[in-house]
Amino acid sequence: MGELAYFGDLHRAAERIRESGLDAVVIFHDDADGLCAGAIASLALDRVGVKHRLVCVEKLSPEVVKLIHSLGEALYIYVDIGSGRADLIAERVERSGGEAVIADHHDPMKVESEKLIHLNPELYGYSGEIDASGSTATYLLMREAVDMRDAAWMAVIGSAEIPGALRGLNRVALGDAVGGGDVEVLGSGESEKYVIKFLDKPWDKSSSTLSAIGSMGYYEGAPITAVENLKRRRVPEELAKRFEELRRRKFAQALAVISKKGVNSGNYVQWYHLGDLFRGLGSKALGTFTSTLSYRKQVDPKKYLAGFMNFLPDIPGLGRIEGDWVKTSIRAPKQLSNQINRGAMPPVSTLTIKASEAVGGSGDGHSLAASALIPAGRERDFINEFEGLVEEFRSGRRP
Ligand SMILES: [Mn+2]
Repeated sequence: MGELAYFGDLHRAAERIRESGLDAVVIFHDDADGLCAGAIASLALDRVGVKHRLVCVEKLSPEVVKLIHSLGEALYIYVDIGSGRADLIAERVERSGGEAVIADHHDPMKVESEKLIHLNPELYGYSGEIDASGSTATYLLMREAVDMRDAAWMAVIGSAEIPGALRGLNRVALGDAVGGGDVEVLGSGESEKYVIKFLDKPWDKSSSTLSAIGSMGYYEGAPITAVENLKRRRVPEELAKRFEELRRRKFAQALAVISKKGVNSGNYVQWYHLGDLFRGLGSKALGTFTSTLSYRKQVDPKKYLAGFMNFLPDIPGLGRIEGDWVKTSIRAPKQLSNQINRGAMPPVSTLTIKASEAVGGSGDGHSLAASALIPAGRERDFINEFEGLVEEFRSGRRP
């Protein structure tokens, strides 16, 4: 399938959105790309007169998808999130009613369902890591429903998470933003910069501001505030400053605790537990903190580093998910990273996914960084599984 099929499907999906007669639920990711995608979708729905509510999520798990779809008969529009769990979404709409549209660029799961339109550019031959952000995928969909040229600048900000000059579909959104007079391109080739003219800010700067708001202010409803601001062509810098200050304070406290108590250490894994210390911050804070810690002297550069924190099982504005959970983030410090890149040690993602599944949780990630939700109280079992998997790999039975 190629370009023509993609644009044809976008058009058909836009028609469904305009004509379904259902109220909508917009589900969006908590990073800058997700907030921009959420704002583009919300603005478009306002314009076509579709009543909707906004739900920001950090991560999709079966429990989260179940809670979202407890809203029943509605048009569920997933933006910058959803592709990886298209199976769960399709299953839910078939069971609890309504329909779903996914406009996302993360690795897609292929699902056949009458009730689901899955508009991931990767399914049409584009690359989600190079050609399209989630906000671009959302913009291309919504501009088929209504005039959205004055929203193209948000797709440019959302695309900042993809390194280098904008290409592929992101460049289509850029063209609209430049044509509408909202964005100016400075420089050329790989050193191109994109300035949001009415904000007087480069695209990547606004992207960092929005990411800080979404992840740090998650439990305070900050993503919704950010979306409302974006729809009025504002990026709320003051909100970002407040959350960055909070993060600095919490990170300093966590570092003080770890410097005093040290990290626990096994043969291949070292770990620490923050309990409720990061309570109130979005759970992405744990990943950022664990990355920072992996460079410090308190940490063995040859062992996997796992951080744990108690997970607040709430989706703001929606309710409580089932179960008691702990979030874990795992990073590979420098020396271990080199070994993983050489294939001498197993990737963090494989270990995290398998160890979390073994204890009744679920995880995902990349070769040097991953995260998971596991049932509270299973932290030691998780570490033991993790150690066992590394042991297996070392003895030649690769996991
Ligand atoms: Mn994205």
